[in-house]
Amino acid sequence: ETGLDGWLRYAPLPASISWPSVPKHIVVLNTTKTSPVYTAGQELQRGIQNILGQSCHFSSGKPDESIIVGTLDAYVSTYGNISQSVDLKDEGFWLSTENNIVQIVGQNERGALYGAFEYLSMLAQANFSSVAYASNPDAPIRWVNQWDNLDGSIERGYGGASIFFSNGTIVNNLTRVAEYARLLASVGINAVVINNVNANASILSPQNIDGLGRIADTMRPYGVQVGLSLYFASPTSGVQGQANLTTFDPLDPQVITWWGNVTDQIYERVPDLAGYLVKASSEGQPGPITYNRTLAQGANLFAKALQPHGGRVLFRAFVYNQLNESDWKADRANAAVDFFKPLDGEFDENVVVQIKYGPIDFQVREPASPLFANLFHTNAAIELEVTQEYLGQQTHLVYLPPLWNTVLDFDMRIDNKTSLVRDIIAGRTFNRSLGGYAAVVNVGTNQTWLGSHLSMANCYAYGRLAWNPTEDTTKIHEDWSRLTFGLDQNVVDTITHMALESWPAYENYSGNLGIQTLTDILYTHFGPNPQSQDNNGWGQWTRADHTTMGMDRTVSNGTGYSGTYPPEVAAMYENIESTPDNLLLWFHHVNYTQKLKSGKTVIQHFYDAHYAGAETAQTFAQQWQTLAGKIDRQRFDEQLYQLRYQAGHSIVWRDAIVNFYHNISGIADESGRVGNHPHRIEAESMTLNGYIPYAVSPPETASDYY
Ligand code: BDP
Repeated sequence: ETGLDGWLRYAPLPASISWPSVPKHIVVLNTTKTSPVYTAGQELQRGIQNILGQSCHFSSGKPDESIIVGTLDAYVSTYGNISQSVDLKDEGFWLSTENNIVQIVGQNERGALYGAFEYLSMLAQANFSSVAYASNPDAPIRWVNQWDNLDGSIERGYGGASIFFSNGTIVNNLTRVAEYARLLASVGINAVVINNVNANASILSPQNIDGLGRIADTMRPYGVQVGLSLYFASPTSGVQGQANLTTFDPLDPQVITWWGNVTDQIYERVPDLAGYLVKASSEGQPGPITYNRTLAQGANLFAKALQPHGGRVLFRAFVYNQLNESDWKADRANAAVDFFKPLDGEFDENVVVQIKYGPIDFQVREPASPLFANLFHTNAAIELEVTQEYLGQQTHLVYLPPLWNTVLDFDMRIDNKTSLVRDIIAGRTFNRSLGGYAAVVNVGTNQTWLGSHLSMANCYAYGRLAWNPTEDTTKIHEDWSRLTFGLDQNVVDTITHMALESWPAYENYSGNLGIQTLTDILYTHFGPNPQSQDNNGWGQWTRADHTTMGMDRTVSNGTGYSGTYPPEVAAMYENIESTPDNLLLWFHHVNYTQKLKSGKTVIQHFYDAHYAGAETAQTFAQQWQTLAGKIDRQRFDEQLYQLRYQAGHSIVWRDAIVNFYHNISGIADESGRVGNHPHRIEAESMTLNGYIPYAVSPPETASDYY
């Protein structure tokens, strides 16, 4: 198997399993081919055929011994009320398998498709229990973002070229686009933003708008809407086929008209466009600040153009300054609250501020972004990253949901009351109409989608958590594993065990105690590079010197960041004693000899964690190898190759970081391991043909370095 089917393989159940009969008739209460209800019928037929080897026939009329799929309205007008009272919210579904009738009833068409996928997921896992329940999504925004460029490359994508674009335009063959929509719909994702947040104005040419229409037509049967990232200065970019202005000032009437016209053109071709995603006044991208306008004025420009069509603006909070490293009060982590808090209440109702989970940038551990606790009159969504930009770029196994949960489950204690991030983004805490989830996924044309079979668990789990953030992430992984690799309990347990060990291991050998990922900050974001963490213009600093490290983000002495949380949380982070060890260096600048709550010193923790993390990473390939013969050859071999790479690279990580801090601090490892390099073979001790010595940067990652 190549991995192309992801978790939707519909693999035949093993002959050793017996199961009760499943209805042989499928009643589809909408037969229009573009309808997700029609798609649901097709999936049910295909899935039952493949999983159970049973042919189902489409029929109409009698509900007995049938699988009925449709919207609640269609169900009621055909059969009268459902016998039980059903509480369906927007896009939810009712699933009942009682009395040899399967009812799959969606609040809308999309909901019906979600219900069909849920039923098929049960069958594929040999779960034939009798159920009757309603399931509703926790939040309306459940989007994925693709950072695809029009030339076909993908920013921070590790699974090949774009499935959407090539050579400046939309590809002709949209087969993979349909398959992507199917995977996304199966876990409740309702929209995809198809192009990079570092956007290109030429996406708005008439030819590309038509291409966008083809993509939307391809995804519509799966209930997946399309969204677009916009380049803020598009009106002045000379977009082929559009007027060219001399300004992109969001308050200029010509600019307002320009965006209104372009938006109308897009909706003419794509009447159900989800909306726009905007990165503005950020990392060199133009934005409203160019004209001394506020970010809210920038966001509302698009909101007003979209409003008549029912579209939404996801406006990114990833706007930062405070990059003067010699100023110990400067802190990029403060930027989002500085920019957005004063604008609370100024965003239109169809704007959602999209906030990265932490205040810096997708690090291995960050505190929850305080912006979630500073917007009371503004819709908010969390931005997660399925693509493992700072987390091993799919060559390292890192199951991310436990990391995401540190933020989703975090209690901001607003007004000294329980205020979980997941409740804030769902709109419950402040009674907001919109909100939810976005994740940068960046699948590509690689048959594995993301570049690694095991990484697909993150994509699957993202959808499941966006639907229900209280679901147990271990159980989600077990489901994914069964659907992806079969029902053998040993396989499920082994892969899930590896997954649960993976994020803690990666944190151990990359960056500890909240110091950030200690990777190459300058561009690649891959591999160890602790010296790049200071002396950089990105505001990601560790402030490491010969005796101390960590960012002082306290109000009393530091950058004041801890004070951007509500009082109870602020007080916790203000003091070293109450700051959890795993965020100590995020909030405090301390001596290497500072004692942790564990009793270890900071530096000894660094040494121990790096050896422990790399040790765990050595076991992944071994654990995987115990599954030989239980997983098809191609996926087994491809994953084994990557896990072996990870085993080696975790050692590179370990030794580079340990050496760096050993050299800078001059403090010995209590266990005397530094320089011993367990599990490591130096290039110098091998016989290699065709290789020449090369000065590796940073030197800590080089062979025989110490
Ligand atoms: C950073 C990425 C960069 C993105 C940026 C963003 O390195 O490629 O453009 O985030 O989110 O993490 O806009």
